[in-house]
Amino acid sequence: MQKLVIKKISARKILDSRGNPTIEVEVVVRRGRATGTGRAAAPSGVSRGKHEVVAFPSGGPDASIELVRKTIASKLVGRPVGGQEELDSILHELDGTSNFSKLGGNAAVAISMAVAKAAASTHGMPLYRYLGDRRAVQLPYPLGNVLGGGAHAGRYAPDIQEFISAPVGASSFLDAAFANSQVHKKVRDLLEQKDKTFTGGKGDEGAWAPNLNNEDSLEVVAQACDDASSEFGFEIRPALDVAASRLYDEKKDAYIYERSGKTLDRGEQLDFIIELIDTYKLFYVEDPLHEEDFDGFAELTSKVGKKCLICGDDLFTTNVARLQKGIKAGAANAVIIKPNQIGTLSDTLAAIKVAKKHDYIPVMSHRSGETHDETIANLAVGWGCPLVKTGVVGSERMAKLNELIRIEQELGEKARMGRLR
Ligand code: 2PG
Ligand code: MG
Repeated sequence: MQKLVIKKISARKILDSRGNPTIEVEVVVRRGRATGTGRAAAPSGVSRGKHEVVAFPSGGPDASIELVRKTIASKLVGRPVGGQEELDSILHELDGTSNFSKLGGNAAVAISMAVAKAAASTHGMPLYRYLGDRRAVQLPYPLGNVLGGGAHAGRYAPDIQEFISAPVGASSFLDAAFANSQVHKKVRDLLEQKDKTFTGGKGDEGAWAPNLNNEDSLEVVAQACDDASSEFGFEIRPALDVAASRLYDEKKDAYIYERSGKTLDRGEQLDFIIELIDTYKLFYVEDPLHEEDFDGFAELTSKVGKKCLICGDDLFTTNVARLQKGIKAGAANAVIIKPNQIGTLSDTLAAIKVAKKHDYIPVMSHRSGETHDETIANLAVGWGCPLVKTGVVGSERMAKLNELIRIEQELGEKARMGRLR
């Protein structure tokens, strides 16, 4: 087959959903007579793992964009790119650091994704099929953040970052997506009854941000899941992203719940999480402990891993070496996959492959600061991730949800939901 040659790369600064600057990249490629174009934008996290690659170099997005325009683009244009891995290893080479601190992981991931999209378009294929072939027929169950606090919301919101709806009994993505939006609506109704000061305020991902503690918030979300479950006729379970690294105080070696006014040591934190899992029949808990506590994760997974998915986000940062360390320790049974945590599509796929080989469920995920880029929807289907975290409302969240709805329709009778266990 003829080689893919990069004809043009351009970069620009655009707004993300928090109004912060991020990078968008456009790529034109040629393969024989066929040309293709691809556009991709990088998201930004605020609840970031210590071991993620650097999002932007020290000069911020402007420095990153300048570097792409002046140096990276001219080094890539005209090059034949054998495949995604070759392109991604060139990006590593041009950056020359171990954590993309020169180019910025956001620029790297935007280039990597835009080249994949451009390559797919030279074949006249949607990205999910180009990446996954004919086997890419599985739709993920959407994990919907319906109520939130922590780093994504204001002062009186709960300490736990995300209270999630998991429509795990749905038989189609469309039903699952609408189930989450129904839970989101019901949560609002319940909050109006429970919190007299509720203004309808939302956090960064469109989840309601009430003046409530963790337990009351979970009570509301569990109730909303139950009610929506009876309406839809399939199971909808509550779930959490504790984002415990944000609660953890290294000096005190304890978890500080500022709103609730309590401090928990490691043992108490474990007991608290287990109690929540048992009381509310949680389907999934992400980052229940801080990002270095592989042993604590392992203890939790050995105790409750049969009834609840224990997922590492800050713990693994989509990094194969950290994932392998976790697998050895028995730290979890699911892993968050965020392409911009690691910087390229090839590195992202490598993490998914390791996860699947060891029966860890890969959970494709957005960031709290997002754009209208819909690439992760295609990655979830193309690479067969049974779960996707994309939020519930807000146009930057719908960009992914509606893309998945389109993909499901396009697959028609071949479409099926991913396998969770
Ligand atoms: C998380 C994410 C996305 P952020 O912790 O899982 O929900 O947050 O993008 O801020 O890291
Ligand atoms: Mg998380």
